[in-house]
Amino acid sequence: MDCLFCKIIAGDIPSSKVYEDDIIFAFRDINPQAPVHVLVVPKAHIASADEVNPSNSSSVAHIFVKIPEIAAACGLKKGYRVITNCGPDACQSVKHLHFHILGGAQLSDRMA
Ligand code: DGP
Repeated sequence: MDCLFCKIIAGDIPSSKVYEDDIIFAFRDINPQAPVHVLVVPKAHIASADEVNPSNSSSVAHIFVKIPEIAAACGLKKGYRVITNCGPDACQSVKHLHFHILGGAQLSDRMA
């Protein structure tokens, strides 16, 4: 499968890794939109939030268990934002489910 994030998870494309376990991988976004901008992805390929179902949702739950730990490890003491873009209206550019963790500064109160 020709998937950029699958290649990053496999180590075929270098990344700045923040966290990894058997189920998920977290790395710094190449084009940061905030002082801290980390992407958290399931290792198993899921194309987007549209593709989450009962048989793969445990990896998404695991992501949300780990997000606070990843945020704390990145020094996000005063909060952070978690975003997933799904589909063209949301400008999803990589078709592998990923959650953006944004923080390290006061973020806009606008989300779109
Ligand atoms: P989205 O627009 O929600 O699909 O976000 C995709 C993000 O992926 C975007 O913020 C930039 C990031 N990105 C794209 N290519 C690479 C890459 O090769 N390495 C890393 N670290 N991030 C990438």
